[in-house]
Amino acid sequence: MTYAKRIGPRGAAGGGEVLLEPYLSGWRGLIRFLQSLGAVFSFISKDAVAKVALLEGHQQQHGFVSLQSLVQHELAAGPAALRARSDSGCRTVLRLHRALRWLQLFLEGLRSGEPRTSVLCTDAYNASLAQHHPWVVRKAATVAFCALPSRDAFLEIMNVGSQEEAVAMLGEAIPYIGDVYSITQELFTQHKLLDLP
Ligand code: 1PW
Repeated sequence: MTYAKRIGPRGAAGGGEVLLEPYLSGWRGLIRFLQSLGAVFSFISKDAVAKVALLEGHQQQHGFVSLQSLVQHELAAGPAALRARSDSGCRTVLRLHRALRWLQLFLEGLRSGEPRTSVLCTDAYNASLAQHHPWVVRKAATVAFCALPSRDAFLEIMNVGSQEEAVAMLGEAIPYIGDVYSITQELFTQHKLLDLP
């Protein structure tokens, strides 16, 4: 849950850059957290692990500093070449970007006080990622959500102190996640990349 804190000062929304290093280390933290929730979530974390690893590879190979520089670099080969690649950084970021919306909605629900985390998580999923997933993935995801710990236990394993402190931390973190989401959404809209196969 160190995601938002490491993303840098707020206020960058609208034209700001999303730095790749904090973006990826945020994802690594989130993955560790998912893995700590147990084996039911391993199929969810596995895909995220593969996507983060692919992006690390691109980052190291080309020295990208930000999501913007990655997009610029890949677009330089032309939109058709980009669409034809199944290992592009852009399509991979797009998958994580959609998942980030899910996370944002879920954490907002958690903060709001609804005690049924599985309901929260399913609602957040249906409002975001689900529309991009085939039936079999939707089914498996919905089954996994039933294994989520209760709200109290969830706030506890976030490991940031008392429940009140955990909720306060969510209040601070959610706007950062929102910033990253909207900057990425704008970037991908601008370059017509929101439907990369
Ligand atoms: C407690 C809430 C935590 C939210 C963490 C978000 C993790 C996101 C991973 C969701 C993965 C679900 C199963 C994988 C599906 C892939 O097929 C799918 N990947 C994503 C991220 O949506 C599409 O990737 P693909 O097959 O086009 O490479």
